[in-house]
Amino acid sequence: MISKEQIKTRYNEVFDSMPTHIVRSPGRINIIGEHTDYNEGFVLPTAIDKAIYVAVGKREDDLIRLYAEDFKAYFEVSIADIRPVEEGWPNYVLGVVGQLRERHLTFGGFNMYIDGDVPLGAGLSSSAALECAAGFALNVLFDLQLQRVDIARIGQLAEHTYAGVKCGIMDQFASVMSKADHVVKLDCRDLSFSYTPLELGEYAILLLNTNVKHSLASSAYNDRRASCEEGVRFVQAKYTDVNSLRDVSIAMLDELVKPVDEDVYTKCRFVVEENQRLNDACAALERGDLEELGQQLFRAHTGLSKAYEVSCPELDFLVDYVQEFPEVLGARMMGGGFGGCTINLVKKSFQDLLIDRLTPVYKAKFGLDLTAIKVVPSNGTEILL
Ligand code: GAF
Repeated sequence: MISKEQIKTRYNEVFDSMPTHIVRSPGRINIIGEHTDYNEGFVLPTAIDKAIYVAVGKREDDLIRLYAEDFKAYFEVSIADIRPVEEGWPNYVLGVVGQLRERHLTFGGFNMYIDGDVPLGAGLSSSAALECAAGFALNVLFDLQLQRVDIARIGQLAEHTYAGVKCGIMDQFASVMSKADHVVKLDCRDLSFSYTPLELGEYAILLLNTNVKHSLASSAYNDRRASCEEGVRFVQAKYTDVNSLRDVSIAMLDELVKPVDEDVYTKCRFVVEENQRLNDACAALERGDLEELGQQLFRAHTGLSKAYEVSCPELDFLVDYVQEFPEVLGARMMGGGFGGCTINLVKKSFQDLLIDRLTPVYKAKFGLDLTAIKVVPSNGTEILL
């Protein structure tokens, strides 16, 4: 947790004035349902107790002045000149500003101070958290009358247009809509959702961060999305009322995609199966069958690694390693893939022992530090000031 006072003090040091609003928007985990969101399927995320904080204040001119504490870096541009930039991090704010302009909303220059404790590049959606924090802060600063879901959409489109990743809505939705101690089952087709208590008894969610982010992540993500869309087009040739993989069965894929493109078939089949796994996992969670929930996580990892091919040696190693322990009910890679964290369902009393055993083994194999992150399902975006 970063305190409001600390943020006010730093804002004052950086901009020589006081902020009028401070917003906290969290990172997320996802229990199961990966690469389903952009296929109009289901996801099961929740926010975590680690967040991005932004503090804002109006300016008299039309400048956007940003300061990122993590990089100790300033960025400045006039609103009329915004475009995607090389620096990377400003894009998540500029993309949001671009979306506000697209919607013909009225706003002026502002200062924005950015800090946070979401580990960067760990697949915990620090970028979505920043987009949502920025969206919320500008909403209150300029009284834009946007709803939570509008802000999530704006964040998603900011990612498409300024970061070049054609992501789904899961990360932004989880950041703004989550509820403490619950997971959100979100239908990404119509954004209807329900909360389910995350009651894990003597088990806990433990994240293991590979501390790698392989560089092909964004382009491979967009490639996977393109494969899914191609599969849908093959199916639509016969089944014209199909809109997305959500409407597609394995039998349709067998009939219309397998004979044409084996790779597209494998990718599409994974998505159809992952939606089914999510429904089975939800049912298991609702009846308190944690062993079955854990098994679904292991199956999801096999699909993500072997069929969808979005894992990497570090993630595969971590999942293989924990599989040997009866105290670990399930594990899988989480998020877009090619690095980041695994999510593990582990007996609370075994967590520290597991971390102690695994850390040196991981270091010896990959020369990398393993970071364990214990997370608590938390509320979505909050306005702190
Ligand atoms: C990334 C994306 F941003 C999400 O929209 C989602 O597709 C996820 O990868 C995979 O499930 O986090």
